Amino acid sequence: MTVTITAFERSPDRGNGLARDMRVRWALEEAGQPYEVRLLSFKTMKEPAHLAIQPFGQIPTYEDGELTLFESGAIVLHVAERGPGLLPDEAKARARAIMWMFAALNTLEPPIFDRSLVRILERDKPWYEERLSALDEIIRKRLEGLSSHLGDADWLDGAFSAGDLLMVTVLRRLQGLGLLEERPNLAAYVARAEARPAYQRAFEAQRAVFAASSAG
Ligand code: GTB
Repeated sequence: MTVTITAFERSPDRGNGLARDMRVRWALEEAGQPYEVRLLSFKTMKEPAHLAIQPFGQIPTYEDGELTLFESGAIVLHVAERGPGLLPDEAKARARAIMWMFAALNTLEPPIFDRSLVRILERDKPWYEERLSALDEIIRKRLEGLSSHLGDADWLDGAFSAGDLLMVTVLRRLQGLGLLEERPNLAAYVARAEARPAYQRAFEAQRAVFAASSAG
């Protein structure tokens, strides 16, 4: 059965791999699972056909035969459970890898994503600078904890896992802002992950979509 995911027809990040289809593409590449992509405009995302599979009218989604999923974390977990390379076999190590998936999505991603939204939506508000500083402080604390845990290791818990995959997709949103660069071991961790062939294939695939949408 062919796996089909959804992604932006024209991503607002201009092919930078920051939209959440990137983590799903990357997981599928790591697992060696071929996939197809259905591209959606902002308009078609809110139409009944897509709302029937994603009640919030968002990307990404995942379809495989009779199974349809939304929520990028749930999709990555499903891919990781079905394919090789993203979750350890040993039960305790597997539980810890899943713990890091939740840490990425529940502890790191909220303030990092909020920061991006504030920069876009609240730039002209009187509270802008104060709100940005407050978020930066929270993010710095989270990065401090992550950096201490990682230390000199390559990955968060032994071998590369879906926990690293999600964590790196979240940390990438900070690249170039100074916050990640303040923690050299985290910047190196992201670079190490980005050097993985599966990451490169996923990145190029989503970049090609944006390039095609801009051509002509
Ligand atoms: N919790 C859901 C999940 O993890 O799957 C969140 C899904 C989500 O936020 N999807 C976004 C979406 O469909 C795209 S990824 N938005 C359209 C809408 O809500 O109408 C978020 C995103 C968008 C753009 C950038 N960017 O330009 O840098 C980065 C991330």
